[in-house]
Amino acid sequence: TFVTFAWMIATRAARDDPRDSRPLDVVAAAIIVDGRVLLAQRSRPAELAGRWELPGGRVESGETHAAALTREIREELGAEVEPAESVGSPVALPGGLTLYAYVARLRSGTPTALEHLDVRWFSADELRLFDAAEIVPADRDWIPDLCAVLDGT
Ligand code: 523
Repeated sequence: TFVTFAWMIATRAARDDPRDSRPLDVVAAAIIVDGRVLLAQRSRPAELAGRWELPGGRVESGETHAAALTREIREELGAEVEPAESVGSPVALPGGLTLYAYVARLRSGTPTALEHLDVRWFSADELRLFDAAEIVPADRDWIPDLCAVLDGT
């Protein structure tokens, strides 16, 4: 109990804004169509701008991961997705956040860079050849997992 309590204090203290009471979960979508996965090029913050990620964002209070993923993809890419199985292992982010990835099936719309600099579809071979330095650090560990999912589609 003490350990749990101390952990809660520590992770809360690690938040950028102590008044921010949102959950510490971030969700990201692996949208896969015709054997290729969509990566989106971040526009912010400066240290991540220009790097490629699985699109997504912070889970809001009271929201499930699936609901957050659906909302973020609607807001950021103007497309409707249905979240499915998880991809890879969760990744610890700075500030006490944890990042989770899920396969997301495209239901309607064409993913468009509404908030990103660009979006691009990658085959497993293209992903394997892609310069890891161009990928958001937290998302790099997922490349083998994504390739495995793509190889199985
Ligand atoms: N990541 C990350 N990879 C990844 C996503 C979707 C997010 O490393 N695929 C990180 C980047 C930020 C944090 O997770 O440090 C929150 O993601 P962000 O900024 O996309 O989520 P927002 O827009 O919901 O966050 P706020 O600006 O705080 O509302």
